[in-house]
Amino acid sequence: MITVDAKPFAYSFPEDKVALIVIDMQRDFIEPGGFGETLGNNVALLQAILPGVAGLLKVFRDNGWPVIHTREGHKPDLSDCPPAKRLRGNPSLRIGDDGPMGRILIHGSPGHDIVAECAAIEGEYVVDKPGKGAFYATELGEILKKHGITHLIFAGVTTEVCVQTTMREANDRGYENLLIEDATESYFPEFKAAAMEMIRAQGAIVGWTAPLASLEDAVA
Ligand code: C5J
Repeated sequence: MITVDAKPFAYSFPEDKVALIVIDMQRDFIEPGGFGETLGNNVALLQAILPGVAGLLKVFRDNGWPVIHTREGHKPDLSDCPPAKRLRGNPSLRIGDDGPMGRILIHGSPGHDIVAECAAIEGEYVVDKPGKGAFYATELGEILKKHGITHLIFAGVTTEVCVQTTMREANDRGYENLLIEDATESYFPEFKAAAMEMIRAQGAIVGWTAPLASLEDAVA
């Protein structure tokens, strides 16, 4: 077992049963002109975690541990996008509309791609998801079962939406979850702080959090 100095207490994982899940590090959330910005958010806030996510990917790649990237998005005909999702709010561009990085959150559009700094390499999984949680309507559960995974380490955006939703889905399925604090971000810093408190409250009711340095120290 590898033991990481984490909150609310130490997090231990067996190195043959751990996987990394990197949530939605897509141009549509992180670069100007995408879904995040059309909703009125300052996407520059999310760019601060690019070194953290890259460092976390390096830990997993150096150790040969499984890596799964997710992408939020929809089919070109929007048949997997509930009207409630497309019509919610008052964005300047809606899901499926043409933007500077192609159609917003649509499979195959440049904006749907993962940013270059975090792009998947050969042998890594990329799971496309229509919802906020990565288990809903995807093959994620089967991938984890195939690899005998029991412990999940999380990164990505945004902390309180797709990351927290996926951690809660994973928690209900019996996985032991660790969120890397400097490899996740929100458009709302106070929501990130609150989400991390919620995750580790009541004796890690959803999971643990730790900085990347603690994981790096533990595996060194
Ligand atoms: C959002 C996500 N925030 N990846 N998606 O709509 O968190």
